[in-house]
Amino acid sequence: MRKPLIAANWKMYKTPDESLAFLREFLPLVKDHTRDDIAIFPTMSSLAYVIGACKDHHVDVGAQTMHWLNEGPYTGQTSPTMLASIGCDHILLGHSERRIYANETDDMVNWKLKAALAHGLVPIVCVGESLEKRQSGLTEAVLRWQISCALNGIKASIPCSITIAYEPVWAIGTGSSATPAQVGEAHQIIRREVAARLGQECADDTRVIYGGSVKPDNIATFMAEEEIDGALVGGASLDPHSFADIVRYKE
Ligand code: G2H
Repeated sequence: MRKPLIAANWKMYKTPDESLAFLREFLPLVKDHTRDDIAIFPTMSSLAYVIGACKDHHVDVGAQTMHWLNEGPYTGQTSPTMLASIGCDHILLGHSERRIYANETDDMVNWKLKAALAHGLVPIVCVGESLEKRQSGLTEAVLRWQISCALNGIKASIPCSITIAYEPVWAIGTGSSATPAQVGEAHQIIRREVAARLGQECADDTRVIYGGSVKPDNIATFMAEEEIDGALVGGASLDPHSFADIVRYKE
């Protein structure tokens, strides 16, 4: 049985003060909510503050990116060891905004995934096709390629700590989400590819979540799909009440 994960990706929003102000409102709203896992991915400058504020609450905290090496002359980078040392427990990998604006390649996602697992960070690997690829009928090929590259050389383990986030590029921050049926179909493709790489038992244990214009008024329709194990929320996670409404969509 896969426990759903509802995660907030704050991208390049919120100073430390703004992050803490969010948490002062948000944490009381979800204090009794244990049905789903909750995680927040703040900016690097807010990370240690958010980890401190969430310490005694059932809210996990992750970074939006990292390097794959432990240390070295790489200006501007943060290593997995450094993240783990401040109590960071999750890591977002391969978000399309990193692939597009920071030239993150499939190989880099694979190296980072191996580093995350080696350092006990829970990875969320983002995959998803562009509008052009979808319109060319290449959605399945793109998803299978991205998953197979990310999992190259990874050994299966149970429980499987890897979460995959399906984020079709055309639905990110556009306000127009994919339909639950489109997402369900993509998640089946992803799970089949995970099974081909890591075996069926590991695939059945792998959470596949959806990201792309998730909001309080559409979360329930996504979560009604058997194949959807949670959501990665961008814009609608920036307001504490909006994100709490998404977390508590069933109440
Ligand atoms: C997709 C998502 C969060 P948004 O990037 O990762 O953002 O909900 O704003 O589309």
